[in-house]
Amino acid sequence: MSRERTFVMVKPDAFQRGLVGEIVSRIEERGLKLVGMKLLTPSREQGEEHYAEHEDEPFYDDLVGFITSGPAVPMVVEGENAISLVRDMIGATDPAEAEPGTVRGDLALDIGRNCVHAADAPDTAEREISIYFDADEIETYERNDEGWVY
Ligand code: RTP
Ligand code: MG
Repeated sequence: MSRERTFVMVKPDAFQRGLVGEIVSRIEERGLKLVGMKLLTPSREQGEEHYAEHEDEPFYDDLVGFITSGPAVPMVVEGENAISLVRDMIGATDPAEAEPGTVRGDLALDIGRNCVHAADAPDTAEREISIYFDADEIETYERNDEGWVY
């Protein structure tokens, strides 16, 4: 077990559908610690950088167009094994293959509009956080999360 910081974003489709609270609730209720959060429409530059790993894919232009299409909610989330934990909570990329109980398995139908993004490794988490947050926009605060209350 290791304490990690991950990057999560409610995508524009979920924002439009009024699912911000639902998705943030799942993260809070799991016991993860929210340390950064914003409401913004990603710029073209942010969208391109966010999905730079996919720039050679045929869906890249649509992906960047979608992620920059309207308000989204980027977040920084901390907790034990937070990176893989949140990936498990959001489910498979294609909602048709996502397990019930996951965000995508419960709330999404379309691979291009799958409600939520989460970083998939420590290096991508740090990189993605820096696209959307300055260091002083991430909170440090005490919580009894070394114990059992969460
Ligand atoms: P994300 O980065 O958004 O958290 O999604 P992911 O890791 O589960 O999937 P990834 O492979 O990183 O793909 C990024 C997003 O691109 C769209 N996509 N479309 N049409 C396609 O075959 C296809 N494949 C991927 C999805 O919206 C996916 O979330
Ligand atoms: Mg990805």
